[in-house]
Amino acid sequence: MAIERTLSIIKPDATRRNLTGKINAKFEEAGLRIVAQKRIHLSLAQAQKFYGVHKDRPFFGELTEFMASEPVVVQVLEGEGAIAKNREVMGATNPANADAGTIRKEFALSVGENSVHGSDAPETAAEEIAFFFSGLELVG
Ligand code: YYY
Ligand code: MG
Repeated sequence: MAIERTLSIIKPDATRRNLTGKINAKFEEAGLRIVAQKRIHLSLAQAQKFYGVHKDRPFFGELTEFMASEPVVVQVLEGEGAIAKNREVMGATNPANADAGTIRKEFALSVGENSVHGSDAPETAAEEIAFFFSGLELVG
């Protein structure tokens, strides 16, 4: 399996509860390296652009308002099969369905306030990394 990079976001419910370090420890324990990271406060327009793929879904308004409500930590994770590995470490979208030991099982509050975002495929990972980071900010 190749070395990949994936885009991760620590969402407002987690930054608000001071969980950035605990979540980063989960990534590092799984062998994912944090090769770029910054704390930002998304505007509503930026959140709507980022989650554009979901614009026709009933939860779009709630999701984008939540993502713009408080700061987030955006980061690039690198490692063997990083895209799928990060999805494993995150756990299922709905924390009620997430496996024990996953970030969402341990920390998520609800399906909406589920603590982390992770890219789902190589194409979306490349697009999402480029949405937040310039090449100069990516330090292997
Ligand atoms: O990739 P992932 O975050 O696991 O789920 P998506 O299906 O891409 O949905 C993105 C985001 O939308 C999810 O993390 C929470 C929110 N959401 C929701 O509030 N209610 C749903 N029924 C489905 C998704
Ligand atoms: Mg998704």
